[in-house]
Amino acid sequence: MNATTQTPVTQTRLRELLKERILVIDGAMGTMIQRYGLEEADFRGERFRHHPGQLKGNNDLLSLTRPDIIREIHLQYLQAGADIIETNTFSANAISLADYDMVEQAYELNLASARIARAAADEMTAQTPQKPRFVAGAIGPTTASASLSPDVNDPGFRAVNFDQLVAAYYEQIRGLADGGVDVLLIETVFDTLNCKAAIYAAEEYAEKHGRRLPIMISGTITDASGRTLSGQVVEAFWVSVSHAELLSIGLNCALGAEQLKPYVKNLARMVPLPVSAYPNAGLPNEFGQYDQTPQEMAALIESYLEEGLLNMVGGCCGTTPEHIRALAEVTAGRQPRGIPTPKTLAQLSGLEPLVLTENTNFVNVGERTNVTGSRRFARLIRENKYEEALSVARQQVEGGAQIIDINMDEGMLDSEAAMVKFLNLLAAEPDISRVPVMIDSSKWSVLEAGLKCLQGKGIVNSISLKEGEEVFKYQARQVKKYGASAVVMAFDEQGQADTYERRIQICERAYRILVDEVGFPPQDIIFDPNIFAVATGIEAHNNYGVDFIRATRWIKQHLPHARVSGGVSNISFAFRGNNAVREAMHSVFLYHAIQAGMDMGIVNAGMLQVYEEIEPELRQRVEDVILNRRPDATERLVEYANRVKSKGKKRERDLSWRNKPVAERLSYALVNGIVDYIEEDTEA
Ligand code: THG
Repeated sequence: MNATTQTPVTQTRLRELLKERILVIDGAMGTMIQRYGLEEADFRGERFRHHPGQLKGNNDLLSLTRPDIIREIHLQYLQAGADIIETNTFSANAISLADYDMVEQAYELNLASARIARAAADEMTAQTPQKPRFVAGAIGPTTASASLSPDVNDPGFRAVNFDQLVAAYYEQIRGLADGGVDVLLIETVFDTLNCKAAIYAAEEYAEKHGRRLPIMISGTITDASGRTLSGQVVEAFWVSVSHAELLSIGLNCALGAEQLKPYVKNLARMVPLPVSAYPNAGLPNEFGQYDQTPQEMAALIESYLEEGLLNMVGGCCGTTPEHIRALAEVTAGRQPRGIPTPKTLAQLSGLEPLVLTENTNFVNVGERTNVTGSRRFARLIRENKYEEALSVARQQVEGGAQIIDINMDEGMLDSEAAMVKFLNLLAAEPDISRVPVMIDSSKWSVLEAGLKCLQGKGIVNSISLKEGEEVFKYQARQVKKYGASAVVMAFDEQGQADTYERRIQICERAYRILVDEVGFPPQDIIFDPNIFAVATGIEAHNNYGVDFIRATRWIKQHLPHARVSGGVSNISFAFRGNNAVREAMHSVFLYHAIQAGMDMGIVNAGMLQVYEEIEPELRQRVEDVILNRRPDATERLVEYANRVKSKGKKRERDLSWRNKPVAERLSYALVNGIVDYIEEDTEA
């Protein structure tokens, strides 16, 4: 039978079955292989007799050297009642196989494993056509992490990058697809960036071959922190992979059914997809063995089912066909979890989720980590003082930024390298990387380099019709493949929109292209209808604020689910050096723009004033400018500005800890990760 013609039928069947009942996934391959007590020679077979190094433990190799054993294990799981079996390919990727000097065999191993599983599943289906069996191509996390440094002394170092992962996963997926798997199962995800690379590779495969395999994803929570190894909570993990068209999402490994349950519950609550769980047979004992019995495990799973948490269930480390049989029995006749209807929410993530609902307050995007927007940050990056540059990001988050904008566009910099380095260092700072990242650049190459470093769902700032529709569509497709939202500037082939009409005309055109032609999710579109400086002395600029606000209102009324953002500090460029006036302008502008529907803005999070608390005369003069209420508005604000110039106040961070004794200062700096005074204090 030809895999190409067969696949779509089984896929449809699989989706139908998921509505009818809880599907059973098989158990551990490793536990079963161990039972055979194989020796080095068994792993090698004739073909790899002279292969360098040790091969014992390379379980995936057995698909070539002992296919009889792999087939037997599959059949045992199928006979125990598994609906879905996993191919013996957990480590069959170029990165993991490098340990065995077997990179060359990656495709072949996947092909062989998929064929063995396919044949076993088809054999069982032929016997019991009323219970069709499916094959999931197992795609493990690899032995390297794209978000974590293996070197504690070099947190920005990475043993593998996104492109290498994509290449390795692509080869694996090609082998699995050619071998006839029904779905891809990206499993035991401990680093979401690795997982995003696998999703990207699957998408590339689908584009190139015109054949899309459904994707199941299963993450791993490593301990009671409830986080993945790379630091994400379950909800952030889901948001980060939600751009993929998934068949299911769930959790496996690391924990037993008892410990895993609260996290499965979190997923089940928010995910509009089938949910799976295949835990270990409890926690390992002191010898690293699993001794939870099939009955014990089944009883725990039964409590999941009573709460309606699952659509698929199976076993991971330590589970055997007896466990799977017990799970099949306990799920029989049970109702599968009802799938929540999908909501069109704008969702972002760092280590934690940021979900924007209709009721979410205005979102602050920290502007200071921008080499063109902050002299200090620019100097730190130029002088290679990344530690201190990170503290700028930390200050933003401490000051209330819910997203941080990062911009490395400066002529003297290798912007791509600076972006990558900064993002990789940022990933090692959980108090900063808990928030989503907005990658800000006018160069696509920098945006793309940044996207390859984000395990969360970030924002690309920005894309536009500036270079025409083809470039725009290409970039939007890429953004979608990397799993990000996009700021779309009101900019087209003719230039930046500077009137109300041009603003809304460009945004509407961009929206239609994105939604109708690219299939870009409308909730992932963030329009920026251009905030320009007002009160510049040039009359043509006087209505810029009003036009932005009107355009915002129009966009929110006419372009469903799209959001509006802008660079707020731009509005006050004419008053550089006068922070009192600038602050008031930002607050007044936001006061009106937010009422018109502005959802988020790039701001100096520590430099925003409460509208009601602005000195009344200043507020009135600023309002005259922002709303273009009188012809002499600029003059009057300039006059006021000159009067208050010297009194300009700037809100600082709380520095009271600097008055404490040196030992306490050092410990405060250590605990809070503030590097600015380290030298001074250590010397003292
Ligand atoms: N839209 C989008 N992205 C943007 C902008 C926008 N990114 C960049 C910019 N505009 C928003 N960010 C800033 C950052 C800083 C300032 C203004 C906008 C700023 N900086 C001080 C100045 O220039 O006077 C510098 C202060 C210092 O050196 O410390 O005002 O519109 N999508």
